This record gives sequence, structure tokens and C-alpha cells, in this order.
Amino acid sequence: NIDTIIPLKSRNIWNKHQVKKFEDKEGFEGRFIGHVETTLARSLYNCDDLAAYESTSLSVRDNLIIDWNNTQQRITARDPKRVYYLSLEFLMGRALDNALINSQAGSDEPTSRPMVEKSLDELGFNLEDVLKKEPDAALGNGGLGRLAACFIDSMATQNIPAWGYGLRYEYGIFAQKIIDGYQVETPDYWLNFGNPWEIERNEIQVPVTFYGYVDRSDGESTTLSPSDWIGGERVLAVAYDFPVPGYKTSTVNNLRLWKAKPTTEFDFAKFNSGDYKNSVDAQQRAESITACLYPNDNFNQGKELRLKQQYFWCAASLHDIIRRFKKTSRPWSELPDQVAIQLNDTHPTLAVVELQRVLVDLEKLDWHKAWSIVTATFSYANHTVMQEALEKWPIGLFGHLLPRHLEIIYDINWFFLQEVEKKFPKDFDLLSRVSIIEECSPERQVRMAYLAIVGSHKVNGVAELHSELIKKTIFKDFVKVYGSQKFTNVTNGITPRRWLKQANPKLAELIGKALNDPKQNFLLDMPKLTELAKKADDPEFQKAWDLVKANNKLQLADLIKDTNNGVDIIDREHIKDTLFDIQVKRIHEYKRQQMNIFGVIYRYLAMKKMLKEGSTIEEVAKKYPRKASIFGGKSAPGYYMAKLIIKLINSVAEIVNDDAEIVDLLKVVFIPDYNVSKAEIIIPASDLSEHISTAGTEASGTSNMKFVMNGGLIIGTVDGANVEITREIGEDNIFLFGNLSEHVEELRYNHQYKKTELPPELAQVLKSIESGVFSPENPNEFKPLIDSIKSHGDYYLVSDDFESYVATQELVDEVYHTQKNDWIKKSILSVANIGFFSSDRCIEEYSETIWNVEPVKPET
Ligand code: IMP
Ligand code: B1N
Repeated sequence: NIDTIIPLKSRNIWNKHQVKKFEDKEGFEGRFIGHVETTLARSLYNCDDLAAYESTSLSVRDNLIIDWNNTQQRITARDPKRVYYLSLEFLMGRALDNALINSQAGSDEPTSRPMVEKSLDELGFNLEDVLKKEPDAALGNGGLGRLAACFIDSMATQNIPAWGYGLRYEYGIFAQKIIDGYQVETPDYWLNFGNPWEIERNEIQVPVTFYGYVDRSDGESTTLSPSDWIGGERVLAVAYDFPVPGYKTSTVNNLRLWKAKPTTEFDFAKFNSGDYKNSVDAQQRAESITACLYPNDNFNQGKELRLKQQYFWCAASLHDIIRRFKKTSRPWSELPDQVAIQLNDTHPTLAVVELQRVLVDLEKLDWHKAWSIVTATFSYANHTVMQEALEKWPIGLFGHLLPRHLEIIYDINWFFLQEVEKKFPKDFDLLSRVSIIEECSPERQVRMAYLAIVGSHKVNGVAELHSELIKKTIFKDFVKVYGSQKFTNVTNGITPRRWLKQANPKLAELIGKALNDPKQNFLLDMPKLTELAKKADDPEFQKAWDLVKANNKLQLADLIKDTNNGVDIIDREHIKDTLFDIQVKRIHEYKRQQMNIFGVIYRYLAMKKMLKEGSTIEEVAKKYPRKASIFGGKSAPGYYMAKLIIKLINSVAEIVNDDAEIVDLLKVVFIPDYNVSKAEIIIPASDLSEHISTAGTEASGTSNMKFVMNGGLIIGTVDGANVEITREIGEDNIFLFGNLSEHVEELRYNHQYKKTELPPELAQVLKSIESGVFSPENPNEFKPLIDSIKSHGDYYLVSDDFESYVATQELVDEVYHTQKNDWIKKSILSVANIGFFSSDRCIEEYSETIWNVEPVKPET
């Protein structure tokens, strides 16, 4: 406790020198130069853009830390219920621009950004160049990790007393290079130049134990009574804190990421036997726990190191949460009144078991009392129905690493199954279906999703369709056991601070003007955007709207030129009449980039055919007007088919872009190394974006929301959040196509029993690929892609949706090129009605219906 450390008589001096935030240009410049000269030990003579970035960040961070301290003190004094958001991934992107936008210095400016921009200019720097020096914090794979980042932004903005907990990977998601059209992974050592945004807390070190055995030599303890776990390996978790500023509030929350390091304890047994080197090596291995993010999206690889990461993180985080709870000396029964722990998918499910272990083994609570505290504390969000993504751990591996936790899981399961048996006597089938332990060959496994359900008081899906689907499919039996009240929906959302204001400042400004809200308070209340609808038909406004889009497209053209060795692929003269059709997301068969590129091939072949049959290029242009088909995204390194899809896209690009006959009517681009900061340039530039997953496979999707918020229209299937986007913006403003999720099962069945034929459009496309048009040196190159459709049951139903996809693309062309005003109107109306998808709304729903927490507002 701070009060006891500094004697009262010394307080005056402390208060006299209290550090103050900079409030104006003068103040900022003083800080900036101070950091250049003392923190960085540089000077006027050798301050480059990187140093300017570091110094600006450190200066802004100073302000954030002051607010951070005040926030922590306020919360400590009020001691409200807190939320802990546990996520193995936080895909934060860059921090500086966001901090400038979210924080306020200077009373006349809405944010610090314009002031700092001016200052930097006077100091001899350009803010945009300085911002580009920051590497992305890419500690995530895709949607799930970026959702966590949006959520912590919204929690800070809404003054929710919340903490994020995750891992500080030394290497985030790999950097993607494209070499000869193939993806090549290179390491992302994002900490190369240090990181001004993290505060290393060497004073916060939590010991974490692995392996060993449970000692029952007293002959008395059972698995249900306090037990002695004798660990075999110990590492330390060191805390690294990242400030999370809210928008237009002085609340700054904390994201705490753990790094593994060796203990100072030494293995004397090894040392005494003279094995000094092995003893040191064993210690060094500790650091491998937080070395690397697993680069899989929607896929469970089942590696021991991954389970180790999960336990390391859960144990350290829980320890911290419990330490904080204990400071107020409340009885354990009040834990659920003070603490809500949110599980971002099943990755942190071990925290459930760890809390039960702490309560029973260390705090000596009765098993059942402990368990009711545990379940009242946790809630679980499911993010996928894909079988290959559901986490399961072989009990051999699990029991070796965490022997005591496996016992606890057996006991949790035992009591759970008893409950089920009581409700449904003699239904042995049901018992084995819901058992947390899957009894199957070759080895029994722990089903983490079932453990998460049993250990939580609420379970939610992330979009309406998805939440209904999990109740009918993967968790059907649990609805039977618990009733449906335990299962709920919170549709995903995105932060409009990053995804509108930061990514598309000109559009935010235009909207602010239109709403008579130059300070852009609408960013805190996105449903206010509905007022925009009044302007949808206004020709002047349409013109201004279109101009913003055209400028964003030029910026994307610059990015494409940069990533393509300086070669301009996009014709700038025609930027306004070139439809930018974009699909950027992880490459995955279920997301169906293959269908998109087949569509591009279809278009190309059709254009060639027209020319061959004597049409003029003008006639071709009429049917197939200017279009740039833009792709981006990473494949998991071991995902063969996804990598082949990347290669196909690049091979098609090579042929199409070099084909002088079709002039510049069709361009194909694969942007390498898609990440958050590239997304901020790509998304605002889209006319059309593709969200075309097989119905029922994409839990929600969040980039669909980002594209619409930036005035792009969607071509999409009736899947994930597309359904609710359609409801909000109106079905006239979205291009939907394809089969519905309720037909998927039957369609797959038909494929299996060969009752389907390829539609002629697709047959033609596959034939051209097979004949080597796009891989003359190796006509067989793409055979596995073709076989997956023709011979292996077309699991993702490309052949079932292809005709309607192609037809819908032709409708898109028609509206874009012949009814441009109508297109712009659709765009404005879409933005007007996208307010529901602000992550602020998500956080309100979680706070009210799941966490039961309230904001703690700063005094004004
Ligand atoms: P924790 O919740 O105990 O981890 O505390 C988070 C931070 O809040 C600490 O590192 C302190 O900076 C601050 N803090 C915690 N307790 C107090 C307090 O009683 N007075 C002022 N600041 C506090
Ligand atoms: O979570 C996003 C959703 O919008 C997406 O539809 C969904 O695909 C995504 C294991 C995952 N689900 N599951 C994962 C990521 C990493 C991993 O190791 C699974 N990602 C999603 C946000 O709700």
C-alpha cells in the first residue's frame, strides 16, 4: 500500500514536483527534446525519423502514464467489479497514431493529433513519416486477435474497469514474402528497436510450475481434498504493461502481457554432477515459452508448447487477479461480485481449472463451494464451429505437463456427469456425448470447449446466425442439459476510432460536417450516423463522398506500387471508373478465395472469347468494365491448400496483368504481408469487398463491418455477421448470393454420392487451369485444388455457389458502371446504418448481460 511507504512529512516534496501532462505545443516540444537528449542520448544532430518516432511515443506515453496512474488510483479507491479479458492474441497494430487520436491535450483541439503534427513540423519532421517508423504489434492471427484489440479500446473508452491479459511474444505473426508467387514466411522480430509502448515491470514476477507429480504419500488426501503438487520445472512470468487509452476520456486501462524467463534457482543436482552447461541450457529453455505466436487461424495443432503457453499465461494472470482481489480482504464468496473473467475462445480454459486448484489446494475451500465461485466468475465466447479448430488435448500429454490439473478435470467431469445422470437417468449415450473426456482411439482427450461450458455461467457466440448454430450443432447436448438461457449472443463489433477516424480521416471529417458535429462526438455514439441518410440523395454530398473514395483509392494504388517493386499496376487516370474489388483476410478454404480467383479467371476467359469472336475492346469494356481484383492475407505455414491458392492468385495475376489484348480492363493484385496497418490503407479504398464463406462456416467476420463503415459495398454469402449487416443497412445495399446454411448438409451429402455436376462456368475455368494456361511449366501445379472440387466432395461447396456468384458479380458491374449515383447512395446509406457494429455496443452488452460491471467515470 502506497500510503505506508512514504512518510507523511515527505509528502510535500512529492506533491510539489508532481509530474504534469503536457497540454500545449511548448509542453510537447520540451518533452520531445528532453527524451531525444536524455532517454535516447541523441541530439539535434542525429535525430532521424526513428528517433523522432521513439521520442514522440515516449512523450505521449508520459501523458498516458499519468492518466493511467489516476485511473488505477480511482479504481483502487472505488474498488468496483473488474473485468479481465483473457486472450492469447491481441492484434494491436500501431499504437502512436491511435494514442494521438484517443488522447486530448490542448483544450481547443478535439484530440492531440493536430497539435503534435504541427509541433513535429516545426521541429523538422513529418508526422506521417514518423508514424510509419512504428512496427505493427502483430500478436495475433486475424479476426479473433483484432477483436480483442477493439474490445480493450471500447472498454477504456467506456470507462469500464478492465484489464487485458495475454502473452508478450518475441515474434508475432510471421512476415509474408511472396517469392515466385509462393508464400515464404520470415520472422517478425517486432522488438528489434525496443518498444516505447511497453513498461517492463521487473518487480512483478510470478513463478509458474510444470510437470512433476501429485504427492499423496500421507495416504489421506483424495483428489477432492487439498493436494500437494510437486512441480518439476519452474519459470518466471514477468509483466509488461501497455497503456490502453480511451477516446475522449482520461481513462487509461492496462494490457498486461507476460514474458517467460528463467528462475534464479539453480539445479544444484546437475551442477554438482559437473553438468553446468546442461543446467544453464535447461534454464534458458524457459524463454521459449513466449518466443512465438502459433500462426494458425481456426486450426488446432495440438503441440505441447502451446499447452505450456496456455498454462503459463493462465497461471500468471490468475495469480495477479487473485492478488488484487485479496488486497481488500473480502471473503472468497465475494469473488464473483468483484471479478468477471472473460475467456476469448477456449485458449484460456485452463484458468477455470487453475482457479479451482487455488481455491481447493491452496485456500482449502470445500470443493463444491469453490466450484460455485469458479462458475460464477467465468464466461466463455465461442468463435468457431469448425471441427479442426476445436481444442482437444490427449490426456497423456496433459497429465504429464499438469498432473494435478488433470485430476481436477476428472473430478469436475465426475460431478458434471452425475448432474446429467440425475436429469436424464440411464441415457448413457448422452453421458458419453457430453463428457469432458472424449473416450476414443487412439487416446482419450480433454475437450476444452466442454470444459469451458461447464466452467462458465454464460456462453456466447459472436453473431446471431453463429449463436443459433452452436446451439443446434456442436453444443446441442449442452442446451439439453442446461437449458438455453446459458447460451446467448453478442454480435461482434469494431472500434470506429481506429477503423473510421484513424484509417479514413477524410471520411470522418466529411461525416462530422454533415452531422454538424465537427468534434466528431459521433465516434462515441455511432447510431447517430443515421442522420447521414438525409444526405444520401444530395448531389453535392455525393460528389464529396466520391472524392474521398477516389483519394483513398489513389493511396492504395501507391501502396500497391510500393509492394510491387515500383511498378504501377493500377491505372491512375481511370481510378474513378475502376472498381476496386477486395478480399483481404486469412487464406482459408472456407473463406473461399479460390472461388474469387475462379471468378476472375471466368471473367478473363469470357473477355478473351469476346475478342476472339470479333468484338471490339469497347464492346468488351461494356460487358466487363474496369476492375482491379485485389487480394491479401496469410496462410498458416503448414496449410498446403491455402498456400496453393496464393500461388494460383499470383499465377493468374502474372498472365492477366501482362495480357496487352485486354488492355487495362482487368488487373489482379496480391498484396504481400497483409497486416493491421496495411488494412488501414486497403479498407478505405474498396468499392466492393468479398465475404463469401461457405454458409455456416464464418462465425462472424469483422472486416465486413470495417469495409461498410468505410463506404464499401459487400458481395457476400448469407453467413456470419453478413446477416445482421443486411438487416441493418437494408438488402438493397448488399449483394448477397449463394446457398443458405440450412442446405449445406444436404449439398455435401449430394457431393459425396456424386449426385451433382459441375456448372458449365466452373467446368470451363477448371479446364483452363488444368490445361496449364496459368502454369505453362507445370500444368499439374493446381491439380489438388481442382481435385478437391471434382473428386473430393467439394466440401466448401464452390460448385454449388459459383453460378450465382458470377451472376451477382455481373450485377455489381452494372450498378457500379451504369448507375454510379445509385451506387454512391447505397454507400452513404450503408454507412448511415452501420452504427450497430461499433464495439462500444458489444461492450455494453457484455457489461450488462454477462459481466455485470459498471463504468467508473473520471471526475470532470
Ligand atoms: P494492481 O491492481 O494492484 O496491479 O495495481 C495496479 C496499479 O495501480 C499499481 O501498479 C499502482 O500503480 C496502482 N495502485 C494500486 N493500488 C494503489 C493505491 O492504493 N493507490 C494508488 N495507486 C495504486
Ligand atoms: O474469430 C473472429 C470471427 O469474426 C471469425 O469469424 C472467426 O473465424 C475468428 C484458433 C481461432 N475463430 N476461431 C479463431 C484463431 C486462432 C486459433 O488458434 C481459432 N478465430 C476465429 C472474431 O470473433
